[in-house]
Amino acid sequence: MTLSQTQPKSMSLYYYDACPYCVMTRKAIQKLGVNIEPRNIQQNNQHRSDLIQGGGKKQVPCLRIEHSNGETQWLYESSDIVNFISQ
Ligand SMILES: N[C@@H](CCC(=O)N[C@@H](CS)C(=O)NCC(=O)O)C(=O)O
Repeated sequence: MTLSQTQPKSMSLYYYDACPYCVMTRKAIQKLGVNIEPRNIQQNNQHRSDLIQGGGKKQVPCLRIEHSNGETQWLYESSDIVNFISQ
């Protein structure tokens, strides 16, 4: 299954303000008008540990994609995130 084959139930973006890749990604999200919950890992330790545990590393930005079939995916790399939400 590829990322685009199922409709996401919900999406959240793990980020922090000082990261330029996050700024670029959040601008693209805003421009596209996609409903994505922002999760600042510097302001919320739970978000930080969820990112490390779920995604496998503390790199931002990371898009958590929850599919309607219950599957959860963690998508790193700003260019891949922007490509995904542009589809
Ligand atoms: N190629 C990545 C680069 C992302 C990146 O370098 N993010 C930095 C923050 S600007 C990061 O998460 N560094 C690891 C850390 O802060 O622990 C992308 O485009 O998303």
